[in-house]
Amino acid sequence: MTKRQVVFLLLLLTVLELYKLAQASDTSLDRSEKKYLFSDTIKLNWYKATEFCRSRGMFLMSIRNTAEREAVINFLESTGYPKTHDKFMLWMSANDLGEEGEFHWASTGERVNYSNWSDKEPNDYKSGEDCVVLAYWKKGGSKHHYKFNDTPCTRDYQFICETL
Ligand SMILES: [Ca+2]
Ligand SMILES: [Ca+2]
Repeated sequence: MTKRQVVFLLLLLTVLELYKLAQASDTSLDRSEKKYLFSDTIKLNWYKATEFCRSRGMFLMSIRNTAEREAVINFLESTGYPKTHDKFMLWMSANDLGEEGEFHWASTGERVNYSNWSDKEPNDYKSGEDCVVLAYWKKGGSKHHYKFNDTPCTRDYQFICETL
């Protein structure tokens, strides 16, 4: 190989590497879909769960429509957790801390206008329920599968963080 051929080959390799790099960053740019975070072992009260998510650059999940509900269910099922647990509650960002009975998503500031409440919820039981969980109870049937319920914010539950 002459010197000129070697230089050409090196140039070609560099161009190929740059091309690969460009391809790689393109794919990562395409991955703009929502990310979720769930731990099957961590239980925190609503305030601490909110902090936990924010400290990771994420938010406590919000479920503002059927599509977002489906996405969360799909994610959770991909973890295998619902298969081995018949009953669980997961904090969401919804709360009526600002004004009783007026539920808003803390992550976006939007009013909760997607009706996915369990029967007779929200009931503000004993005037002490201001934070909302996504509740699953297998034996309760579909009326209790991934439905909303207001509960005391100080209780320790699991939660899901998400990117907006
Ligand atoms: Ca309340
Ligand atoms: Ca309730």
